[in-house]
Amino acid sequence: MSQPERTLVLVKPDGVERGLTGEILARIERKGYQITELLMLNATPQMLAEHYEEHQGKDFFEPLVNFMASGPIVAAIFEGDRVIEGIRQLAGISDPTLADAGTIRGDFGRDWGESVQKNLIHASDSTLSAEREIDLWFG
Ligand code: 3AN
Repeated sequence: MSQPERTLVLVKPDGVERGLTGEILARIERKGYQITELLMLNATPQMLAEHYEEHQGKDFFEPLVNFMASGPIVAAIFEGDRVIEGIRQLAGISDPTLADAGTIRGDFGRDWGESVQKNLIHASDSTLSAEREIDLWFG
């Protein structure tokens, strides 16, 4: 039997500050995925630069790193069949104003007149990024 699929979820500083950590993790658990590791931490700009390496050089890179370093983050590893796609579906699209109602970003996120989208949750987008990101946050 192959290993269960795993993904990295981050409850971003806006989610933690607004008291939505439990709600966000609960939605993912109620879908049926399992938490296998969980921690709260303050990320360093260096970790964040690595985490968001594909965005280096973009307009929103610096605001994004500053936002992600602005308060504690809750990091979790979830596992289950097709968990990567499943949690991306629960999260909704990146733009929280336009994310569908019923998704985490659609139900709890909006624009706040800032250059960075504060959209509550990060979830890995492929098996390759999941393994890279799990290594970075839990390695
Ligand atoms: P997702 O988390 O939906 O996969 P990515 O990886 O494209 O989104 O972007 C990472 C993060 O960067 C987003 N969650 C959001 O906080 C921020 N971001 C992405 N695109 C923009 C943008 N055009 N303007 C401002 N912030 C952005």
